[in-house]
Order: sequence, then structure tokens, then C-alpha cells
Amino acid sequence: MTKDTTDKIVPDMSEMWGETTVSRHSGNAVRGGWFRESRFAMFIHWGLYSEPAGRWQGQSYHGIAEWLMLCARIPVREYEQTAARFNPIEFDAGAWVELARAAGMKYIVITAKHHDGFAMFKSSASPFNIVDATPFKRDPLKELAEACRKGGLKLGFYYSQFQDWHEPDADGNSWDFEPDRDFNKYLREKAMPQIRELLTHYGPVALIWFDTPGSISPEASQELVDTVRQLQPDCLVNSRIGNGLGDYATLGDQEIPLTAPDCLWETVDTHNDAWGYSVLDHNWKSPHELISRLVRLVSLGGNYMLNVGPTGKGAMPAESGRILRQVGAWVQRHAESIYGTTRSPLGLQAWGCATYRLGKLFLHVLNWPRGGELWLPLQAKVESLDLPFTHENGRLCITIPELPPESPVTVIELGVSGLIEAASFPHYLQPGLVNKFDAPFAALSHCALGKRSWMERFGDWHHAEVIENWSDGSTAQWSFTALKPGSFYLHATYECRPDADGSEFEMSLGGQRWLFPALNTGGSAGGRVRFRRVRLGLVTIPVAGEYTLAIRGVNVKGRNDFILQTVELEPGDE
Ligand code: JFZ
Repeated sequence: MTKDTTDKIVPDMSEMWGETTVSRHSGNAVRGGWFRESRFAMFIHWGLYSEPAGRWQGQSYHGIAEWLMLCARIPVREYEQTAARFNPIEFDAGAWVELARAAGMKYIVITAKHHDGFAMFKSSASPFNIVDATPFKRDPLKELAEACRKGGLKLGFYYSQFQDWHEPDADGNSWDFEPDRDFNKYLREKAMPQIRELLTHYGPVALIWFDTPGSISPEASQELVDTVRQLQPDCLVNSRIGNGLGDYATLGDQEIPLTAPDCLWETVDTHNDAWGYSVLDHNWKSPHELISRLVRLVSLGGNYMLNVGPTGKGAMPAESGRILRQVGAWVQRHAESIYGTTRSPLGLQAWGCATYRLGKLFLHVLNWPRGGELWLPLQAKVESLDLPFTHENGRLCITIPELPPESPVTVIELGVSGLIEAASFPHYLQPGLVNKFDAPFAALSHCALGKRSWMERFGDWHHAEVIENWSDGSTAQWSFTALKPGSFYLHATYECRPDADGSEFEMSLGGQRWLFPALNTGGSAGGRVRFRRVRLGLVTIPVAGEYTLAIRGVNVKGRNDFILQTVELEPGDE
């Protein structure tokens, strides 16, 4: 049996979950040095919920498994009994650290206490902890801290400061407890003492990863930050502490943005769809996909923290090990292109992206072009490159083999001197590839850039940057340089809810222009955005040169029922 828990239980999740603003005090840059260098980290969601792993009393709870207690509305007294059968005898801190190292990860952040309120460490502030409440009796965070120290990795702790479903005075549990609460009582009696324990008993703590600040008060956030500062001045705090008090920004879960914030930041991601271990989740991402996500973030100056969910027995799922080792083998080979690199002056290209360190660009070819040529706009002087190339008028054309020489992702190293011109967009129409024109890079008039976030399964977030607020006369346009003539299929990816069905738009490119209708892509069930990629027609680029691709609203129906995510030009005549 399946229960759809997506819209019924927590209608206003996004309010609970958002918070990406950070404090700008000058200490961040210095204390965050190691963070910027590291680039790649392991996130571990492990707790009582790992034991039931998405199933409760014969029912399935698809989605993020660490929310089981809420999704199944399990009474505290019943949930507590899970502790009696939580005995993770296969837990081996050394093996986890070895895996993180093999994956090329530089630090680990583990759930010390998630929303269910169960402490994965010995705590005098609450007996609801792994040492006092389970047959296991060991403190895994102690063992992990020791293994990290030996293995040369930094360690940070996830701590749910606002939600604690075990406590009547914290936020989150509406099925056991009354709405009137004394949050300060919980803060003083559990959260603060436990954070103090974490910062005094486990050696140097690299960061505390707070989460779901919800409506936590500025005073409470500040008190938490002050406590961290007082006990471990070098310990970083992420933006989900709330109220803009973090040292660095945590973007939306699993968010691979097209543009980057101007501060220290990270994205946390899953290698399947859940954080905590779920027997229902087999949707593993491929090493190619994970490497693509890593290098796209690194090219924008961000960190990538990739999650694994060990089982209730304390074992890493076999798939996690296999996938992480494959990613790691690649990362180790290309270490120079990842660690310590800074935001790339070259923006996202049709073929992939670049990472950057002084004097070097690393071209990560995520989509291998057919036809033997890879183009990029580059004003700097090319000092070294192992492949044949031509470089004229700021246009670099590299001759590449028919097939990618390396798997999962080929990297081309480019030695450069002089200032590299920031050439993020307009970009080149790369021959032999699908060329994407994304929302944030469009010049807009009478429409606006917006963002949509929604859950597919429960808690499994997706994000899209879109062009919204269309009306008659609204225009989105992208300028680009075509290097060769050719024919291309034009595609648009949009959501068109029923009220906007049949809205008319005009596309124009070069001398060609025609009208097309937007076609109903369906309602938005459970707040989900349902995009469709539609082929609009065949267009011709008659000669090499500068072009503008424009989409204009002609007869737009509905009130913001049409949103456009991307248009694409796909080679049509090969
Ligand atoms: C939170 C937790 O609720 C979840 O269990 C997990 O620990 C995850 C890493 O963090 O979930 C979030 C938080 C923020 C967003 C989405 C899910 N967000 O802003 O998109």
C-alpha cells in the first residue's frame, strides 16, 4: 500500500525550508578558507529512521525516509520503541572514512540529531540517544571523530535546532503535542546543552549544519551562533541557522543553479532520491551525472556535499560504495581541476563548463560534440593545450576526437595567460550539440525571471529557473554567435496550465518568424511543476554571424499559467 503524503501533512514546507542569506562579516573569508579549498564532501543521514527505512506497519512512505515519523504520524512513545531494535553492529567508522577518502571527499557532515529528536551520540541532556536507549550502547560520533582525525578529514555535525518531534516545546510534532509551546525551554534544556556537548566532546568541529529554521527568532539563532563561537571560534555555521546569521549559504536541496551567489556557498545533494536510507529508493544517479553536478557547482565557486544513507545495521548500501568509488577514481585523476579552484571566468557552455585556477582553465566536456570541433570564447593567450587548435578574434576552436577519450567525463587542460574575459553569455552556437538557452541568460521585457521549487516524492525537491509573468508583447531574447550555417530544430520547455492552453507566441530568429500555440501540459498536482519539451519547428542559420532568438507573447491567456524554462537549438541536418 502506498500513501501520498506530499500535500496533506506539511502544506507550507517551502517556508520551513528556505534560508540562503548569510552574514557578511569579514571573518568568513578567513575561517572559510579550508571550506573553499575542499569543494567536495560527504553528507551522512543516519539515525533511528534508518532502521524502518521507509516502511511502517506494512505501509510504504516514498520520499525522504528521515521524515518517516512525521509522514506516518508515529506517536513518540511508539517511535521510541524503535530504539530497542536499533543495533547497528555493522557500523565501522574507519570504513566510512576510507570510502569518503576514496571518493575524493575532504570533510564529512553527519546527522547528530535530526528532526526526530534522536541523538546519535551520548547526551546527558536527553536519554533519547544511541548510547542510553539502544542495545548498541556505543557512541558512533566518537568513533567517527577518531577515524576522521586519523584519516585527515574534517568533521561537522548536522543538528536540527528548530524541529524536534520528540519534544513538546520544540517545533514540528502536531500529532502528539498541543500548539502552545515554550520554545526557550526546549532551547535551554535540550538544543543548547546538546550543541555544547557536540562542541566539547569530539575534538575540533569543522562546521555545524543547522536545518529548517522555520520561524525561529533572531535571538534564538544568535544565541546558537554565540555558543558555537564561544566554544569553537573556527567552527562554521551554515545559512539554515536562520535569520541571515550563517557563515556560508546552503542552497536548496539538490539545487544545481545556473548562476552563483556572491559568497561562500554549497549545494547538498543525494545520489538517489532520499537522504536517510530507504528500501524503496533505487533511483541511483550515474557517476557521469554526479561528476557533472560536482563540476558545474565548482565552476560557479560552490561546494558539493553528496549524501549517503547507511542502513539500520550501520552498513553503507553496496550501490553507494560502488558509485562513490567510481566518482572518486575520476576526481583523484583530476584533483588539480577541483580542489582549490575558484569561480571560472568562462560561463556554462553547450559542451559543459570550466573550472579555473590561476593560469589554467579545465574544460569539463559533459556533452561531447559530434563533428570534431569544440568552440569557446577566449580573449586570453593560449600557452598550452595538448590538442590541435586555432585561435582567432577571441575564438578558440579545439580539434577533438570523434569519441570522448575518457569516461565518465573528459577534461581538457588549457594553459592561459593574461586576463580571461568573462564570457558567460552570449555564447557560441556549438556545432554538433543541443544548444540550450536558459531563463537566467535571457534579456527580458515585460516578463520576469522567477523560480519554482517543488517536491516530486515527499521531500524530494526540484528547482527550476523560469521566465514568468507573460502578457501580450512580453519578450525574452538570447543573442549568440553562429560559427557555421546549418538547420536546427527549435524546442521549448515550458509549463502551460489549462487556463493558458492555446496562448499564442511568436518566435523569431534571423529573418524567420512564426506563431506557435502553447499546449496544455496539465494542472499542477500537489504543487508539482510539469514541464514539457515541445518541438516547435525547423529554423535555418544561413551564414555564420550574430543572431538573436526571441520569443514574444502575442495572445497570452491565463494569469501566469505559462512559464518558460529553456529554448534549445538542436542540429537538424547531419
Ligand atoms: C532538510 C531536511 O528536512 C531533510 O530531512 C534533509 O535533512 C535535508 C538535507 O534538509 O530538507 C530540506 C531543506 C531545504 C530545502 C529542501 C529540503 N530547500 O530549501 O529546498
